[in-house]
Amino acid sequence: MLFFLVLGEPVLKSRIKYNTASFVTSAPDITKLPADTGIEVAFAGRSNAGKSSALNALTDQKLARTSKTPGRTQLINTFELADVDDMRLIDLPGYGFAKVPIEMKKKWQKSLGEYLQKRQSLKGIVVLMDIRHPLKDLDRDLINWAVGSEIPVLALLTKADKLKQGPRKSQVLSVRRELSELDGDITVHAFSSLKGTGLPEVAKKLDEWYLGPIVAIPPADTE
Ligand SMILES: Nc1nc2c(ncn2[C@@H]2O[C@H](COP(=O)(O)OP(=O)(O)OP(=O)(O)O)[C@@H](O)[C@H]2O)c(=O)[nH]1
Ligand SMILES: [Mg+2]
Repeated sequence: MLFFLVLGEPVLKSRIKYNTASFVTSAPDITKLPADTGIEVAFAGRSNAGKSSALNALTDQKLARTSKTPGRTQLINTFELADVDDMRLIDLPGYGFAKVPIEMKKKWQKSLGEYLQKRQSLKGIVVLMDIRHPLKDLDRDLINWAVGSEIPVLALLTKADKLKQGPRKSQVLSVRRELSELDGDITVHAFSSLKGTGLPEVAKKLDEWYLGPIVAIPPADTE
């Protein structure tokens, strides 16, 4: 693992250059997505949870459209990483937004469900939840589904800048405690696109999903 010591704090350097990501396509359903090969990591969560903002923070670009109005991302947006082969980031439409015409809602939820169930290249899900209102029913459904499908989850408690340090820590601990009961591959972190909180941890987890864990190499035998 690449560690750099800055003022005594270990700073993690990611193995993949996420700022090389570029837009590939916006798909209304999974048939319009790029070929289902390689590795995909999808950003999912309730409408307005901060999915697109998190993708933009990770890639250090204005790639995904963000909005104050929930329901901005209505298509499956695909971005590819340039410095690794056949690896993509996916911005999924948000769920749980009430004020959407029922026909539209049905269409999105169908494409979201199909994506989650059928996409072979999906290797990890980032589930984004507002730190002030985590683990709503649909979040739990998604996380339970991922655990049942043996897909690892990175749960990000977004907009962490909205809480002071004390309540922020206790929210992280309580979500961690609750999700640990599911017995899945689940990691929980506080996150803020605004302040960059949790970004190194996200990059580290995605590196692991795309490239595999770092295997410690034993020192060479000098004899
Ligand atoms: N304070 C604060 N606001 C944030 C943060 N991340 C996102 N927001 C705001 O939350 C709103 C929604 O952000 P988006 O990134 O568009 O959310 P989304 O999950 O992609 O929403 P949909 O595409 O509608 O599902 C915007 O007004 C953002 O500016 C954050 O870290 N801190
Ligand atoms: Mg969005």
